[in-house]
Amino acid sequence: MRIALVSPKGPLYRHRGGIFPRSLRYAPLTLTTLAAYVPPELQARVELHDEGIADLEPDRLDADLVGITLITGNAPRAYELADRLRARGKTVVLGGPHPTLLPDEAAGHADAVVVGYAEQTWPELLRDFSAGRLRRRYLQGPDLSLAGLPVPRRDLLDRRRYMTSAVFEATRSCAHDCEFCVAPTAWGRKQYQKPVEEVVADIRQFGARKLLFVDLNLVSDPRYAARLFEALIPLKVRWYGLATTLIALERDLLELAARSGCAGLLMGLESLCEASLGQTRKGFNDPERYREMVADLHRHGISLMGCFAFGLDGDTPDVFEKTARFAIEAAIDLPRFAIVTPFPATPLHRRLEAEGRILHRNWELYDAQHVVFRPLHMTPEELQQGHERAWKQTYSFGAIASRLWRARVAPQVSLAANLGYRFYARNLHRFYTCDWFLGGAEPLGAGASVVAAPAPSVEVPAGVHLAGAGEPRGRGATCG
Ligand code: B12
Ligand code: SF4
Repeated sequence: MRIALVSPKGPLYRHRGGIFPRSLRYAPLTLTTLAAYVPPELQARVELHDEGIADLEPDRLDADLVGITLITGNAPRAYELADRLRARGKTVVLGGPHPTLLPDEAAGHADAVVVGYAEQTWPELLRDFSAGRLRRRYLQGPDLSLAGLPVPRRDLLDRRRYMTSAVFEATRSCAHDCEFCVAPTAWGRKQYQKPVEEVVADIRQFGARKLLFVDLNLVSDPRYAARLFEALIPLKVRWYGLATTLIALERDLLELAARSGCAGLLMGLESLCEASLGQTRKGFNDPERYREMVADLHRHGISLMGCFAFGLDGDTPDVFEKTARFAIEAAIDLPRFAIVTPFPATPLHRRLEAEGRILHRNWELYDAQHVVFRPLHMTPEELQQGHERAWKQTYSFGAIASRLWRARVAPQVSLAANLGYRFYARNLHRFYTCDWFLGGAEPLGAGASVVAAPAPSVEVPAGVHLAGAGEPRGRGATCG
């Protein structure tokens, strides 16, 4: 059996003209993970295609079964590939966040759809296919376990094409319930955890000294996080990952993270406005403590990629200037700005839909860089343009110097990353266009203009980190 696994390009992550040059790209874990689960008895030949590296020519693909992973922003490209492959008689399986959120939509372009995590269902599906009894849908079971799984087949990707292949994960899902996060809707709030010794064995076997964890929230379960950090200490690695601001409240955990080699964290600060944070169910973020937290991280030698989201219901037109000024004054190493995106099926999408505020459903623009809904206290154009201004303000030479002078953590790395971000901040329109799209989708949705977002050097999707348990305030409360 010949199996091809494909990660389609999107406007940001693509081979030509995208914003992820080799120096910012890291090897995709989804494809290598799925490759590892192919049952050995099928004796399948497996090939991986990452369209961030090279475009896939569907008319030339030679495989019996093609598995495509998709997020919302690259769903149109994935569907286009799927339709063309199916027209050639190939069997196409779709899986990943977007088919998990909208399985019925995905089913229109696939022979089978895998909903949720696929540790059990993907091997089952392949055995069914081999026996000629493929089902239309495979659902993640309640008894999912991440123990005893084979390690990702990182050997199947050409390492030279990536900044790093040292990409790992210890956990899946997150215990929080942020209104606009995909994770609780797609995968539920129970966190799945790999046994710590298996994570460590994977890192040792790979021989990584510097690595990335792509876990949604490494500190979702502080006890597990503590065990993991403890076990990392003897490895003497430097690692980057994602966490919530709650790590700063747990002094011992922060201390342990630093001792385990934590060099940088991505955190969703989201907003300086308590009302907005409460409404998005991220009330545990305390803007009053942000400055102190940044200083604390710096004292521990940890850089911060601090992510803010614009367009929350408390935001007024002065939010951009205020937030950018704050990011500079607080000495955030790498500030990052996203536009709130109501990903399909999330509570945020449902609420905005009920309020008649969704502007369109062109999934290509659901990427945290475009306005796809009507904000409450400004126009879509003001939101789009304000977001761009914030990037420029934060990455002026003066602002970079001011932030880095006070942060003083890994100055060389930070400077390089900041100069990269500055380049993108000043070339947003150049990098973000949808004109490459073969299917000829509308490049702009109603009220949306084209703006690009710099890619993180550590990694990470804006909007990933939005957690909270605050009391929603009255709709319309502002921090203006
Ligand atoms: C790594 C990552 C990236 C990398 C991806 C490239 C790379 N080299 O890895 C980079 C930094 C480029 C990136 C960028 C973006 N990302 Co991103 N990213 C992630 C992240 C953190 C990890 C994904 C991962 O590797 N997981 C580990 C693997 C093993 O798990 P998995 O992918 O979920 O796969 C499992 C199942 O889903 C399933 N499965 C998945 N695909 C398939 C396919 C088949 C055929 C089958 C059978 C099963 C299957 O099986 C796997 C095993 O169980 C996730 C969050 C997360 N932790 O899930 C966000 C996430 C996928 N990203 C997201 C977003 C929004 C973005 C950006 C739009 C953000 C931005 N504005 O920059 C961009 C878009 C880039 C683009 N494509 O154009 C969202 C997607 C939401 C959505 N509905 O679209 C996520 C879910 C984060 C979130 N909570 O919102 N991202
Ligand atoms: S945004 Fe972050 S903290 Fe909130 S639910 Fe998603 S992963 Fe968890």
